[in-house]
Amino acid sequence: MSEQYAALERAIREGNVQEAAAEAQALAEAGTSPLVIFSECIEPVLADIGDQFSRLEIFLPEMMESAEAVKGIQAILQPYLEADGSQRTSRGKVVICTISGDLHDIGKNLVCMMAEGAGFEVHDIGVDQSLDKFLAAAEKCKPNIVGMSALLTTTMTYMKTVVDGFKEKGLGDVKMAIGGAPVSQMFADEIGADGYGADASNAVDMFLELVEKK
Ligand code: B1M
Repeated sequence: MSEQYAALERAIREGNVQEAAAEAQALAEAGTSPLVIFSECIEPVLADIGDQFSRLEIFLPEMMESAEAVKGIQAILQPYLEADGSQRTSRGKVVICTISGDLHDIGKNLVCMMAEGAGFEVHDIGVDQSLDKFLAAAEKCKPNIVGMSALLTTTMTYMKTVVDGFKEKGLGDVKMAIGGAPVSQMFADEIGADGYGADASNAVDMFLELVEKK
């Protein structure tokens, strides 16, 4: 990882919320795009933290502290992301959340920030959401797209429950989009989802394709 990210990486690993926010802000003010900060520093550091957790080199409290530092960074970087390429005309509506049983929301929040920046009206209904919550949100917001995020192999299977549930309710015209580390295009095809996004900018391209498809 490039030397310019050393202080940010250290702050994330130490779970130092204030220092992480200050370092991220300094990078953004120096002109580094928030997306580049995420892809070149934050995502690889989190992946490594996950690996350390798997190897029992660190434990849940440390992983939680690092996640808190990253959530602080997201709040700091959001305005820079909007300034990057904000579109004010609505491209369509997206209801999005992390799937039932799953509390991971850093990636989902990044997708929300990017989609808003690209002109989508985003209704983020949070984490750990079940089919009935999706259906209630869809009833209220009338979205073009329902977006689901999963980070656990044990929760990704619930995405099929949501896809099937929408079809059973006669809401098959709402496009179903999925993403998250354990899912893939193959899994999307298997469960009958309309789109898969590998990362946040890929997710926005996929949303644009889905609204154009109608
Ligand atoms: Co957890 N965790 N975690 N965790 N965690 C993982 C996912 C894990 C891979 C770590 C590991 O063991 N190596 C592992 C899952 C293993 C598996 O399922 N095979 C794991 C585990 C086991 C757990 C617990 C079960 C641990 C425990 O309690 N014993 C527990 C589960 C809690 C629950 O959800 N019920 C748990 C808890 C936590 C924390 C709370 C500590 C924290 C989450 C905090 C939060 O999100 N608010 C956490 C973290 C931080 C991680 C890692 C380290 C980082 C995840 C992350 O934020 N990545 C993770 C390790 C890893 O991913 N390698 C790990 C950065 C983020 C930007 O990437 O979310 O992939 P990602 O999002 C990307 C793309 O996937 C895509 O775009 C994003 C931007 O590029 N994307 C979409 C995401 N959603 C999309 C939706 C779309 C399109 C694209 O369309 C709708």
